[in-house]
Amino acid sequence: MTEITKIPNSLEEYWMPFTANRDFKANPRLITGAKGMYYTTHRGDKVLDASAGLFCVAAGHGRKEIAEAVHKALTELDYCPPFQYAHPMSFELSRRLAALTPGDLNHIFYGNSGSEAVDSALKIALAYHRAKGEGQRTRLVGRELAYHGVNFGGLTVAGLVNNKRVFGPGLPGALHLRHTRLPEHKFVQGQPETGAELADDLQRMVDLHGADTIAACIVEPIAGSVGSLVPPKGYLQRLREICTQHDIVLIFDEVICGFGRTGKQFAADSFGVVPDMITMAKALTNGVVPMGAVACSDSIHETITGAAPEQAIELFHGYTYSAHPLACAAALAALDVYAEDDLFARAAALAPSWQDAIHSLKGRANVIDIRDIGLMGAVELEPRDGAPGARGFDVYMKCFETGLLVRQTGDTIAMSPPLIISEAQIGELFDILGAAITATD
Ligand code: PXG
Ligand code: PLP
Repeated sequence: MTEITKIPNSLEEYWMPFTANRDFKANPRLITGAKGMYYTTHRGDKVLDASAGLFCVAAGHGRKEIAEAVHKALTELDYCPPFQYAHPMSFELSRRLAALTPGDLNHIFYGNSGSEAVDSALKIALAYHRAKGEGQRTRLVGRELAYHGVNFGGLTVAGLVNNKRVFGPGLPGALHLRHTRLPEHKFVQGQPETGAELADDLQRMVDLHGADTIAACIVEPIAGSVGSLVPPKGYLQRLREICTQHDIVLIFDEVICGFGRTGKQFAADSFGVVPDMITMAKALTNGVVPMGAVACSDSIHETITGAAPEQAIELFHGYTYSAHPLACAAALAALDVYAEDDLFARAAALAPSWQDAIHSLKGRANVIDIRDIGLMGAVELEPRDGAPGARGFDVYMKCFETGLLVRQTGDTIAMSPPLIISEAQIGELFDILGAAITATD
């Protein structure tokens, strides 16, 4: 067996994703262990996890219950082909997710990541319209500043220029709503009061292109990657109205904000708006085994399945690892942990302390905006002249050196800790971040 030591022999061959590879390899930050709220580095330092890994480790690291469930699945059924076969856990997990999701989102399709969940949802929306005789509805509507993963469908509807510009035009006919980051929203706590009318961009697209060309509209209820962009009050409701009026499939991409981050099961619950599909991933398994999923409404599911002849495949889509037994085991155990520890309610209870703590950074040098909702939040820094992202990177590095792992995108520091964080750890987090901001010019 290959022995993996804590210090690798070479850093060259691993091409790291979304990473400044040359810089990293000159100054590596290796993580060698994790438990609860903390990582351990190869130098033996403890680092507080302010971003739940990449927003996936909702119940904290090293949960024994999940490890045991995965181990049991591994020894009983390591793999089961998901095309024309299934194993019991895939049905049980789907039943549990159908109960957890709002409204009639009762049918669950699986992939292995958020990116695959998003591309699956977009394809299901196209298949839905085709099944009811409206195959000409092919336009997909996304939004500026959105992140919907990195596959071609998600990239097409996404709105972050660096992720898009070198990869060509993507799928034809895509449209983008304007983002909702208005100047008057700076330092607003929770949901902004103004900006709901930005949802009328969708109505303008209907007026310009015809509703009968538009298949779906996908939005993150809270834009996560760009740093907790919280929807204006009434905005998601307005999108819902327009979609219902014109039979446009409304997809909420809850890959980050699902599973308790807003204090409820899904952001859809927190904002009281039921979409036609929800994409999820990340905390679905507490980040332990890769898995993504789409929850679809009864009507979408029934329309597609009903349009196919008996004994015929209804949807020509799926992955080798759809509903993988290890992922199902991890997800079932994660859902048990969330319920037993009442973690979504815990997030809701901690949200006021989180809000006070993050907004206490207002007034620090170079802080130009602070946003929060539930246990999510972001601190935006003024970019240095001619060097966007440099100040954000310096703050991020200083945080890591002083024991805090945050997410940096450009000059924004994004955070959303495991939902097990304590009040004391919220204090520790913002003490370290505040000091790093103050120490960075
Ligand atoms: N949709 C949304 C809303 C996401 O946030 C994806 C889809 C894609 O998921 P996968 O599992 O394919 O990565 C995401 C993922 C960050 C960061 O730091 C955000 C994501 C992933 C990695 C880093 O903002 N979001
Ligand atoms: N490429 C080839 C050649 C394949 O045979 C397959 C699956 O059979 C894939 C890609 C897709 O892989 P996955 O189902 O893991 O997404």
